Amino acid sequence: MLTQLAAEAIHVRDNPYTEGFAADPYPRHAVLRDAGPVLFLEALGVYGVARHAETLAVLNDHAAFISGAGAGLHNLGREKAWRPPSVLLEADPPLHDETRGVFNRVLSPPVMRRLRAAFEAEANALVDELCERGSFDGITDVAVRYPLKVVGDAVGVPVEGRGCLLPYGNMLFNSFGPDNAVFRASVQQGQQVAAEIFKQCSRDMLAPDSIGAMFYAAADEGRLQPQLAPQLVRSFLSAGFDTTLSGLGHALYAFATHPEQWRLYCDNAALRARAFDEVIRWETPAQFFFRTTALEVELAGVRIPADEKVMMLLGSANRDPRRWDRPGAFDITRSSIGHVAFGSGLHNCVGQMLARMEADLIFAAFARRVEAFELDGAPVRRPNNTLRVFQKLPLRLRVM
Ligand code: OVV
Repeated sequence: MLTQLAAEAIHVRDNPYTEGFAADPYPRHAVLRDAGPVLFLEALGVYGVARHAETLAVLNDHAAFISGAGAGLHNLGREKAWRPPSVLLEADPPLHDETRGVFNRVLSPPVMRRLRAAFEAEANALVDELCERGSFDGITDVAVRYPLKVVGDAVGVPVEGRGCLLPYGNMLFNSFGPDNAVFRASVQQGQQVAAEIFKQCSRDMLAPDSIGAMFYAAADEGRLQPQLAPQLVRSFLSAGFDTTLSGLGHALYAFATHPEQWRLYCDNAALRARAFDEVIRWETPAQFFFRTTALEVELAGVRIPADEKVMMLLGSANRDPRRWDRPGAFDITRSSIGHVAFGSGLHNCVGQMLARMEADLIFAAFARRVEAFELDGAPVRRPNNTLRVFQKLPLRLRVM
């Protein structure tokens, strides 16, 4: 029931999907946060939240702010999706509870512990190789190569099938935004790989003891409708690479540009567990996700009609000065708990323990041997409608 006094959203003209916005989003975020708690983005025809409190409120009310009409800009209730919608990300209860329950088991702590030794050996071998080389590209040689190897092995995808994962991810994350030039360029590369990715999800493609095979086992045991097994493998392959790639790239960038933070990381084992969370608070991989109002709602005293898209500016919420002291400072000694880079509530990132484990193992390996990271040229960003991500990050190591 709405009060008579409900206010209207503040109309703004900013379009977050422009080159100018992406080039330096942080001053723009401040303007949007200061404009009001609930915005209407005229350029996109959607509502929006840029402050931490309202972003959290939207994330934590999955009944009012649903996912079944898509997690991107497009309303899948009205528009046809370019791919069969995800039965995890783009689903509500009860379907979501069935798929999430299976995912929770597939990524549970005992399974993580089983994977850890292989992930650690790979991290140590990679870092040893990079220390020999002295200079390398942080994206190609770490942020892409490491997840592709360890997560590819864990899911059980054949090595030959992995080439399609990055172009697919790039297209997928672009597709959560508008049909602009950035999206269309990625579709040209991505269309062939969309078919390719579905092939990787079939039972006979996946290694027998893999976690990919666990989805099929869940179906065999009657915990999952059988036709959902390949779709959940697709979810894993959709969410498991580009996101971590972005996070690992920003971690390398953060430490290269804040050498005192790298010293703190090396000298204080107690700070390590939370460092990656500070990285993704500071530079949030998925900048935007959306919900759709299931009914007319009131948020921060503002009325939002039913069936409206609500854009969450996660990177802005993670730097909201209403929530964080010195939000623009990368500081691994702060408590980054409460950041929304992994979302919150029912749909919070189910792979977050996997992402943290990858980052922790890579940086623990670097901490054994590396005194400092130095930029060895200008970093180059990759344009993407959703991800904040580097294309190139030339680095040089000062090895102990
Ligand atoms: C990008 C993303 C995140 C989470 C889940 C999925 C995709 C999916 O396809 O299920």
